[in-house]
Amino acid sequence: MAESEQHRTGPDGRRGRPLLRVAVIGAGMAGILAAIKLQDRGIECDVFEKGDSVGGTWRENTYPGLACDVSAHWYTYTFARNPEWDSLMAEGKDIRAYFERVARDFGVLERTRFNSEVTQLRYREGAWDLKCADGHEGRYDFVIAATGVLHHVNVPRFEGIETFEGAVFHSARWDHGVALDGKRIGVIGTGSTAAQLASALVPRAERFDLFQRTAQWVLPRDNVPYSEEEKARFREDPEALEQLIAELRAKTLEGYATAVIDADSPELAAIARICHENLETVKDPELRRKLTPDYRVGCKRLVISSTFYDAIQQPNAELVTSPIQRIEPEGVRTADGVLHDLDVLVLATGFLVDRFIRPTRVIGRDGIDLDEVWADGPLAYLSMSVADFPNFFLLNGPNSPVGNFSLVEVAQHQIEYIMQLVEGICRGDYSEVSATPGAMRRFEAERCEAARKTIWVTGCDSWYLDKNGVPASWTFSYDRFVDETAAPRMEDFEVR
Ligand code: N01
Repeated sequence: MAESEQHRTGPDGRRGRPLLRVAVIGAGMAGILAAIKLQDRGIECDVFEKGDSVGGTWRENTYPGLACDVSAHWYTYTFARNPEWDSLMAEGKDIRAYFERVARDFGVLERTRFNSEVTQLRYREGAWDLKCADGHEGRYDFVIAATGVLHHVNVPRFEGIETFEGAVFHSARWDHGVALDGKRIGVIGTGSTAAQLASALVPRAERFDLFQRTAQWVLPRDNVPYSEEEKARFREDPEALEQLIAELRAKTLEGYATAVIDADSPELAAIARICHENLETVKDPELRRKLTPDYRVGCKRLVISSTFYDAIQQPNAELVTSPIQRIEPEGVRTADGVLHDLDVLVLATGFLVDRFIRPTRVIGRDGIDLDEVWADGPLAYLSMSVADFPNFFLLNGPNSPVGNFSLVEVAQHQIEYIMQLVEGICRGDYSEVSATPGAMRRFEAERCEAARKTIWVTGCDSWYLDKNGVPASWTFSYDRFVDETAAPRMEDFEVR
């Protein structure tokens, strides 16, 4: 029998619809996860990846000093623990190798079409027509968008940037052909990326200039190495590893996750104290003044680093706070008239975080364009489902939890939730499922109401805020996220 004619039979003996075919867009952390979970349930899937390898953000970011400031053991799939992490927080290259290994071991590579950028998805007569830039076309019952958040680079238009005679690139487009040792290196930005870059490059550069528009709060955290004995114990005793992960998780969730959603919480006050004390370790009062933010701890995503302040205090490092006026052939001219001569200029200027699956054109039921639905900002019920876009779900989508915790765990909760809706289709309970417009509106209204108590709205600008100044993030407790994603409330879904 041809695959397309095969039928599933539900547990109650009812005959379901033909075997599902699912398209997963993106082969980063979330796409690999989706493919594995679909395979586990015997569901066919094709993974579309516009790059030439898996790994998503860990493939694209290769800058010196790249690491994950979330504990490595927590930043792993529950079904593929990794006793071999060398330290509390892993380096980017090791994380990339981990995702590559999982994708290989779980057969995801065979299902992935590389160099295949999906340009259009159109819902027509109960299924999604998919088109790729390379001309490939397919038809799928279900689509999972796993396209990431920090993906589209933000390249500000600095006047004269095209005249710069040195090398210039965004931190997520690192040019490894450019020499760094003994060079005059400038970095624009002071986010998590710039802090990691400073720590890695100050020791290598002749001179290092950090162009700061806004100071950042820095939470120190030592990257404790794991000994060979500890690794052997984790290998031999998975329970011990799970115990460690539970502790790492609880520490972050009980502290940070509670802190950010309640600006008046004692948890936030405790974190703020540590950041203030950390700042006091900067010896030169003038430098300390320049490094002092004018907003509250936690308003922007915390920079987690035990090395940044040390790096920026080195004699060859300079914190430049005069605004950038323009870029000239020799370097960066600041408003105080100083020309900062440079060989290499790195734009650690962050990402356009409201894109999600776009620029892929997604046309839902009755010709509705996702771009129009999201004209005022991206929305999705529980961050996963959009009304009138049946059988289309997002992982780490709009307003999903983001911050200093494990997006791997977030995606795992979401995929288990989505799989329950997929199983409804497999059982033949329905053939189309998407959030109702009412559920989407209610969720968004509650989310915006909860946002008013968060630290993110206490007077700073950050990538957490949308163009209307509302945090584009999960503004409830993390416990609520876990509860809400445990099982779908079917009354919030329109099924046909
Ligand atoms: O980007 P950012 P990032 N002129 O948006 C400045 C994750 N991450 O790549 O604050 C001058 O935080 C901008 O200034 P301001 C993590 O989630 C994780 O560092 O807007 N400056 C800011 O200083 C993180 O939050 C890890 O005034 C300009 C900087 O550029 C997210 O990625 C490691 C400018 C951008 O900071 C993004 O971090 C690294 C302009 N025109 C990153 N435009 C982990 O370890 C922008 N800036 C997990």
